[in-house]
Amino acid sequence: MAANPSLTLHVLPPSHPCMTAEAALRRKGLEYARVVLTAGPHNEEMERLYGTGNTTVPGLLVDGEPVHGSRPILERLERLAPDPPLYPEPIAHAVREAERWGDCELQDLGRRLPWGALHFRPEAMGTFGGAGALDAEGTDFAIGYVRASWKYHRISAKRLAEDLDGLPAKIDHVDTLAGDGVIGEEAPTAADLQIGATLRVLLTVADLRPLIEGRPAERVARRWFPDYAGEVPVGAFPAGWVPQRGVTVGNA
Ligand SMILES: N[C@@H](CCC(=O)N[C@@H](CS)C(=O)NCC(=O)O)C(=O)O
Repeated sequence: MAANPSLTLHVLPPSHPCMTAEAALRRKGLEYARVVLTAGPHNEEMERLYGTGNTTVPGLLVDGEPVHGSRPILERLERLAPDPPLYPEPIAHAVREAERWGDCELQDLGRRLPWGALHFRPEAMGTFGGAGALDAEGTDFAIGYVRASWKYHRISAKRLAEDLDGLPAKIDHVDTLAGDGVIGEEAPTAADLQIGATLRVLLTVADLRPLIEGRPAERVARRWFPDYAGEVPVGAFPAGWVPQRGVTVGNA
């Protein structure tokens, strides 16, 4: 086998697609340098390294060649180190489709639902850095920060309520993928790593846990991503906004 190329991963620590990329690197047993960027200036730095418009993390430099975004990174790693496979035959096609779904349909909920919940419990923002709840002064800072995040991620109360309404169907889809053996097996697929990372972030929001716990969604999340700091206490979302488990009609 050819010598390992030099690998440099650019991340922001709490980012779930970055967790996906790192889990894939670990799974492949590849050594890599991890560069933690500073939120804010990271946009400019990412564009400089990965090209115009590529402002988000993660990015991976493979012998200096830029690979931007969690899915292209996993594809590239698969070519670089085919074993163990993240897109195993004969289910490679289904894995790619599930991975695409995880990126395009689920991933944003890992941003909008925690930031959405933090609006109602801003003191809990400190827990995402591994500390306890913020004091009053810290909470003042968090209120401004959460407001900016709502703006950045285009969160509104209406959108939040719609996201919550749509969540049970998404968790059902995760069950289906597990039932089909596309995720949740002994060896992780690219879809496990893409979908599991988002679900792991959602588990930090106590209001959402009843929808996820005891199901393949929770198993996949905790198996591949055992550690992730953050806890938004139960009762953050307004009463009636979180659909109840087993009730398929939403609250709209
Ligand atoms: N779908 C892309 C999304 C990447 C993405 O949006 N990353 C977020 C972190 S979770 C980010 O860089 N946010 C900061 C920003 O938008 O500037 C992927 O999976 O790589």
